[in-house]
Amino acid sequence: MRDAVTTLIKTYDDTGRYLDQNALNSIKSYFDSGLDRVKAAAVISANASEIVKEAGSTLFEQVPELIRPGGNAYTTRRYAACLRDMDYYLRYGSYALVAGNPDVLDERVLAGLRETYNSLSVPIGPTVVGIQIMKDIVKTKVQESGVADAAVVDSPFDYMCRSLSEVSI
Ligand SMILES: CCC1=C(C)/C(=C/C2=NC(=C\c3[nH]c(/C=C4\NC(=O)[C@H](C)[C@H]4CC)c(C)c3CCC(=O)O)/C(CCC(=O)O)=C2C)NC1=O
Repeated sequence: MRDAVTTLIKTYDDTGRYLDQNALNSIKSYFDSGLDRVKAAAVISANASEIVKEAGSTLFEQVPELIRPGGNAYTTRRYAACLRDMDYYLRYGSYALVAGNPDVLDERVLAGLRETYNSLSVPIGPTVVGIQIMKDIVKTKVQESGVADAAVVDSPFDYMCRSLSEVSI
């Protein structure tokens, strides 16, 4: 599991190079955005269950088939599994936000996930919609908390959406 700095250092060490201007710029932007990312993670921690609940309700309003007979989130067990998955995306998203790097998502969340979902017929499109809804809720709350640039929140959620959406070959 790596963060922005260890990832960068590894890249330069692999080729025995000193950090150049590009590296220093990227480290600087990591530190410059640090306080906002930490504040955003604190907002997520303090509101996690509310965020998941709200995102779930919005998703099921937008895609009501999911919770009707025959839908993948139909039955209490599967409804709960769906919200639990949303909670995973939120929690790991907050880790990646603090790390400034998606490595933790690759390692702990996304590895093998599409295969698992496909084997259980969990629909990926609505899952991506759910992650996007969650991102928007988080951004609103982060903005309300006084963080100037709530866009710092985007990248972990966008990363999960992109990775889940990729067509497997
Ligand atoms: C921390 C990393 C991690 C992730 C990401 C994870 C996901 C994950 N979600 C699962 C199931 C599931 N996931 C969903 C999710 C949904 N169904 C829908 O219709 C919605 C679109 C969506 C919610 C947004 C459902 C309903 C199941 C249960 C499927 C079944 O058992 O039939 C399963 C199968 C095993 C189980 O039920 O626990 C895994 C492994 N597990 C992990 O350890």
